[in-house]
Amino acid sequence: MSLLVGIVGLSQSGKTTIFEALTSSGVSSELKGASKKPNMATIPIYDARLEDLALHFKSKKITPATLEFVDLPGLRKGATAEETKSLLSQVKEADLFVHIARCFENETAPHPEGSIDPERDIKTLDFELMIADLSTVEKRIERVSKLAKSGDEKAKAILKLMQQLKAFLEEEKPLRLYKFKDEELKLISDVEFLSNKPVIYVANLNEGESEVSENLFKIVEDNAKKEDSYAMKIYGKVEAELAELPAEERKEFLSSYNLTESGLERVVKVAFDKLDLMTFLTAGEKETRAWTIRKGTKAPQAAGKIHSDIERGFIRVEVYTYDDWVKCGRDEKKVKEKGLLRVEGKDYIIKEGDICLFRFNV
Ligand SMILES: Nc1nc2c(ncn2[C@@H]2O[C@H](COP(=O)(O)OP(=O)(O)O)[C@@H](O)[C@H]2O)c(=O)[nH]1
Ligand SMILES: [Mg+2]
Repeated sequence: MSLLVGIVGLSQSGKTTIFEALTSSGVSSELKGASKKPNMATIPIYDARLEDLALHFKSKKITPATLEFVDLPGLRKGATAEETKSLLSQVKEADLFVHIARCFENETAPHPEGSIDPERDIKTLDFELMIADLSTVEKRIERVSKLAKSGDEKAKAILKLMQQLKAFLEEEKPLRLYKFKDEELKLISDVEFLSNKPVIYVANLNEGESEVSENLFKIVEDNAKKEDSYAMKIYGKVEAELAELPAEERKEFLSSYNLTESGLERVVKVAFDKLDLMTFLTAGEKETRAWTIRKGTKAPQAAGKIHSDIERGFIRVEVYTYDDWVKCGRDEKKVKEKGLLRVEGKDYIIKEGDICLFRFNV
């Protein structure tokens, strides 16, 4: 599962700057450019455990988990609803939105509205998402009405739900705040909404701590808190400079701005948290690899990420944690001797940092 992150925000909020910075920093030359389409990039998620494991298991290959970013091109004011909808459709596959709110002054690239106002901007973009969804809902209502009238039970249920969603959107509430029941989720599984996607907010700030910046960030943060989400600071220009630096100079550069992690590292953490994701590992001579799964995934389904045959023919998983392996001097034999290698069955829930060997039969 590669996670797809849509970078959204109004025009001139710094999306492309941040997209470029996030997708080129920390990318090894091998992977750089490999899958880079104009506004889309797949990047590896850095994980120090992989190199460590690969070294001891003499792996021929390291495969990190990946994250895909898609950058939304300009949403300009005065665009027609159709224009806006077709622009937004480019991010409809995203698992998560990173919503960039402009908090920086820049005389050479002035804000299209003439003033810095993240609260207004966030509302404007959110409104566009809701308008697009409203039109999706209305089309769906039109499509199922006739069938519903003829007594079709499923069509009746869809119609009822769509009418509820319509009312919700008309109150200017994004669908991510609607508490979908399981059976409702089934009914909309083929409908693509935008305002239902989880959102994390980024205040794109000018570098340097200042009261103005702090106050602007506070506005973005309050907005995020209202919907129980995250807000983070990114210094767009700093990230862009960071991306230009060779890896060994990045740490020092970051600390000169009082930062310990790059924007990318922080985005990855927050996105994983927001989406309830975690990583398990596999290690061997052929390959050492990180796999992304949702928290709470059971062993067979986790194995299914590797290959559907392993899920189908699942027998057991032999598992120990990365931390235990480190504590045992990176020696698998010691891990076994100490009884830290466990044999688990189909109900085992995979934990963060588990090193798994699946046994299966097909
Ligand atoms: N001062 C300053 N300018 C920025 C920052 N981020 C982006 N910009 C500038 O703002 C303008 C718009 O940025 P861009 O990334 O194209 O925005 P987009 O329309 O959202 O993709 C460009 O001239 C950028 O150089 C920032 O953090 N600080
Ligand atoms: Mg752009």
